[in-house]
Amino acid sequence: MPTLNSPEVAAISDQDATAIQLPDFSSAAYKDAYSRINAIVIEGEQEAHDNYISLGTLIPEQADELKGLARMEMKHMKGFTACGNNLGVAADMDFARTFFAPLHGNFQQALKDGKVVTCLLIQALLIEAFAISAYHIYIPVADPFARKITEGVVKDEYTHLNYGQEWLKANFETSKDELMEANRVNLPLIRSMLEEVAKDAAVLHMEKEDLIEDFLIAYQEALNEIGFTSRDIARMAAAALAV
Ligand code: PL3
Ligand code: FE2
Ligand code: FE2
Repeated sequence: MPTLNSPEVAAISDQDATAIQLPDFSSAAYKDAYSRINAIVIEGEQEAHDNYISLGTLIPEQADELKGLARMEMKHMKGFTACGNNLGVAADMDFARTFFAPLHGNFQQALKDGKVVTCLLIQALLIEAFAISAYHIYIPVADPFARKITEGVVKDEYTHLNYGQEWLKANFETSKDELMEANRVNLPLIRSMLEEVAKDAAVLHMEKEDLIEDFLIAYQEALNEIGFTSRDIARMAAAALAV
């Protein structure tokens, strides 16, 4: 058993100390990583705006509510643009568009096919849970300007996740199979996006394991609320791991 003076205990507290240490926001390494992360977030917010407007064409009776969600995404995009400007970083938008391309393509195809369930799973569940986890993990290690903005944003993202959750819950029986299939196809994409962003996120003192954990909590809770059993959810996770 480790005692207070044993090396195991020392190692654990050293690790905790580094985890909460703030990065050097003015270093070249930080700015380089931020140019991609900031672009991903700006592009993600822009695409989220467009996706909610598109969803309004599939759910015309809720187009006004969806327009309201889209307006929030526009505000988020402007907020994160200001965060990059504040640090003197130019966002690498080409990188970000490539980063989102596979998920973007799947949303556009589903939209063309009128598959509202798939569109909701991609935008309101997967992307919002991804954003919630990223913003949660970012807040404690952000510069003071970005922290304030991100704290305001993360509350809205729960509203967005909740919108998708409630619609899917109300239509659970007719949506179940399409949700399973959309999860099987798109959850692996989120997983590769997390892998792809991990190195840059680490420079911002955000750990991949924390991002994954927070994402899974938000996503599983949503699936549970919608009506999936624990066994369904385990199957859905396994389907993504098998790819
Ligand atoms: C929907 O409202 C927004 C979609 C944005 C997706 C964000 C994904 C972010 C992944 C990288 C983590 C960095 C967080 C830092 C914030 C400046
Ligand atoms: Fe947003
Ligand atoms: Fe959102």
